[in-house]
Amino acid sequence: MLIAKKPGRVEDPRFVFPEKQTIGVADGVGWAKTDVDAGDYAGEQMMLTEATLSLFMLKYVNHNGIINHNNSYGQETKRNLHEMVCGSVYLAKDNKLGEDAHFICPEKLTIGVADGVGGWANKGIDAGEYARELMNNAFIAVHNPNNINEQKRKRKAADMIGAVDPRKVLQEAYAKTKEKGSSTACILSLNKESGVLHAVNVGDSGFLLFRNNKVVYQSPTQQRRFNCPYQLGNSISSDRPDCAWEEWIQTVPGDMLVLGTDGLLDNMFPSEIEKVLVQGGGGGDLDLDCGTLASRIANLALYNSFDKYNPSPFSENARKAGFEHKGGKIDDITVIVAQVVAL
Ligand SMILES: [Mn+2]
Repeated sequence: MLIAKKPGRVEDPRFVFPEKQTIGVADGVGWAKTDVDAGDYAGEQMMLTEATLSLFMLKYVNHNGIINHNNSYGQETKRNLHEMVCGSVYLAKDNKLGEDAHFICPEKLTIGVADGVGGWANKGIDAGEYARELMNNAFIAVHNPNNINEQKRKRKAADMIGAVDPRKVLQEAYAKTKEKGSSTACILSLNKESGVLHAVNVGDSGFLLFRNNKVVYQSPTQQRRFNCPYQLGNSISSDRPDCAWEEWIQTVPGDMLVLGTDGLLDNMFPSEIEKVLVQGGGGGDLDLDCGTLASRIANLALYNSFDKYNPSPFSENARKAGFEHKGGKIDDITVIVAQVVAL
């Protein structure tokens, strides 16, 4: 039964939470190594899948402390596994697809956003195409076992566990994206063992980390000058993935990540997002909550973007750069809300 539901979970971020527990752990144990294609239902691979699921059951019991076991260092451990519960909203500024794109891969604890740079429209190029292809290729790259961090440094157990390396994902996605245009990109991946968040960012998309509804971290943006972000693309003047800013951040269960394009970040102060988080998603279902929160944050950002008078992060940054701008900035708005939970 669980196996039959697999494709829905892989491609549909709106999974049911108890099921996510299952795939999250099963994935960590065997998926990457066995290279099982989620879309492949050959009986042979079904057997592999069952094998990983049974491993999961054992690990699950272990991590809940019911059965004690020794790790590779001979010490008795009781560790929690981290998961990401996600919800997202995209509000395109026109009724078309817009120029933002994003993906959510809860199974690999990886999320990403991209923002196609609008200047290309003058040349008849839809920069949204580039952003969408980039995110589509990133989603595929997340499932490539070569992009799993295989750090075997014998420092701590967390290093031993393969987590998706967002820098490798970005590099592969970039190499495969052949559309004309350019785009910012921000990809986050959570290590399920250690709870360490690994982030890469090119340009002015970004994320904030909230703990107890207070912002504790905001990623920096990369701009050449005001309103001109670093951007990935295939033209000579475009940036390459090796320019990406990169960071590792320790999260704790309960932390909320809010990842978005500049349509979010230019229109919402962190304090405004805090207020939305304090109000909460209103439901008991974590998964549903993140979607509701993303929707509330995005809609407030949309409201602010139409505001012609009140200060916004965009108007403040404009002023700092010596430009006059009042109110918000009308733009495509992408918001992903992800909560770190421990199993
Ligand atoms: Mn934008």
